[in-house]
Amino acid sequence: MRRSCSYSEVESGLWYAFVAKLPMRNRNSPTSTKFSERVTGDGPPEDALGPGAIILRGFAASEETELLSALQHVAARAPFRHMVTPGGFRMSVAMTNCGSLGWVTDRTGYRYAAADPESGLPWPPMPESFLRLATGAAARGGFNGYVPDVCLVNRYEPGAKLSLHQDKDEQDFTQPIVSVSLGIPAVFLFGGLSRADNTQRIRLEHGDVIVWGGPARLRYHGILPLKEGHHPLMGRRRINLTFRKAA
Ligand SMILES: O=C(O)CCC(=O)C(=O)O
Ligand SMILES: [Mn+2]
Repeated sequence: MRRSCSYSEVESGLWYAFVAKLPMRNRNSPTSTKFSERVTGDGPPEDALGPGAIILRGFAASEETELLSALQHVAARAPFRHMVTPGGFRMSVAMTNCGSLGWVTDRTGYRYAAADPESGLPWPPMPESFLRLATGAAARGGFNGYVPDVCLVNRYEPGAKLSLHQDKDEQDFTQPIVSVSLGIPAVFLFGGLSRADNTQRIRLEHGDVIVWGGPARLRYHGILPLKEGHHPLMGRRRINLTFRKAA
């Protein structure tokens, strides 16, 4: 059990203290629009990802203040940590979870756990704002009534990456994945159902949401090493909220 204040706790405290000092009008990015699509970056338009997958450009941007404040509470209870893969590699992405289950990895494998292995306590509950966002985005992707039980929170700093993988530790593949990007941009690799399939490269910016399910549910995906950048709210960070229905 870890009791001392970790680097990431100190870091996230500074970050949120900074956000809290911003006047409300400066907290939204200049390009944010309320739950509408915004075509940004070099990525394809909404319909270009293939059956079962959709990009909602800027969908989360107008909710950024609420999302970041909720995230602060989550990270205070379940601090970000770098987990270890079954092969013994420390992940470059720092992670935490909220919801009734959380995704974890260690030398014994990948799994969902009801308690945070660092503290032995249940993961923090899923904030209302998270749930609303995930359910709304899923509905826009054609998945009505989506109720995720996990939000895996990924924190990237420049250089961090996520190798090509499938999300396949869940019980029910009829339920989609909803993935929200906040902070500095990233390049999302979106492949096929086999690891060797070609990958599309999609630039994801602050507020962009991707939903994939149905025939796309098991498509390989990953994140290229993050380039240096600076976001007015988040500094040199990217946060990804990955919503899943695991049980
Ligand atoms: O950071 C991202 O955009 C993707 C995260 C992801 O694929 C995962 O956590 O499984
Ligand atoms: Mn994934």
